[in-house]
Amino acid sequence: MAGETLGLFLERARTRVDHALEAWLPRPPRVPPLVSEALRYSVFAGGKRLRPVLVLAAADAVARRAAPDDERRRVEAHDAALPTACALELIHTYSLVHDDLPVMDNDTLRRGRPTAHVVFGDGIAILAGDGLQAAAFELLAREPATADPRVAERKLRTILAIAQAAGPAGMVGGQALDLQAAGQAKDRPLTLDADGLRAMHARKTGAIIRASAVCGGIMAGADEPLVSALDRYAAELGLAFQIVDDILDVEGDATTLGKTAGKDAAGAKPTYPALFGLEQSKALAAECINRCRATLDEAGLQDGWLWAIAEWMLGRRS
Ligand code: GRG
Repeated sequence: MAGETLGLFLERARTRVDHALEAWLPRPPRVPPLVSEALRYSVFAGGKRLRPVLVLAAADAVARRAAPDDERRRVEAHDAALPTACALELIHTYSLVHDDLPVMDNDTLRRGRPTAHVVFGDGIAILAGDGLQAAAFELLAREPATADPRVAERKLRTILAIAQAAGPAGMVGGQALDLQAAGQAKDRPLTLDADGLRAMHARKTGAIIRASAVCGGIMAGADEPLVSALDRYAAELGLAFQIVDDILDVEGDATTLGKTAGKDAAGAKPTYPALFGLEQSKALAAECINRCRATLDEAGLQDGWLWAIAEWMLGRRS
């Protein structure tokens, strides 16, 4: 790792992901021009690419653990995991496009730009989200295109894990609980206590973050104990991510965040700062990150970028 820094790893990972997304997103004449434009508008809007970075870092860590000095093995692991990294970013982007709709969170600013429905109208924004999700699963099924049965088996496992994470038991279920808690589910209000809030976030944002680390590991050939360690690491990371997100909603400003700040309080949403106060929320996030460290140490996954990503997550400003 001599000479490498997290900054360099993030920059390279993001560049690779952006090039691959450009190549793999469907374009005219296969899809209508407006659909292609709407997909690209949301995907190339300058997101942090956290989920793809996590996929690639997990694959990288698994390769390093298996053969610390084998650069070639790391490159192969990155190549194998790249479609998964892109697919998870497509699913994440779809969730943001739908979340911003007037019938959900009703936001007009995302990633520093007007939201998709502001630019294209609600109907096209809904279809762009649907299209992104379907394109993600098409990509997962198709790439890496090889006849190797081991790769085919890994692809199948990632499709299952990502479908579960994105679906009713994961992100969709979490979003529904969030709508209920915000009083937006017709005649079905829900009050969340601290456990309920944690469970809601575990589904809404945590499931996709866990799937990112898990699927990166799977595509790099991790065995079950290693996949399980990646899952535990990412569960803590996902919770820390959400707590920090709630803190930023209070402390951040729209220019740095690229989205509207202060929305949670304005919408009377249950949040960590609302339940625990700012200082205790910060302490809770730090505890999650400590548990990330312990999990990586126990599993022998210290080498690579997973730990640095956890530290970065705790200090993020956007
Ligand atoms: C519509 C089914 C459906 C689900 C939406 C993820 C989600 C569920 C809603 C997002 C609402 C939100 C703002 C949650 C806070 C945490 C979060 C996911 C922030 C956005 O993710 P980042 O910070 O965004 O990784 P970028 O733009 O950097 O990719």
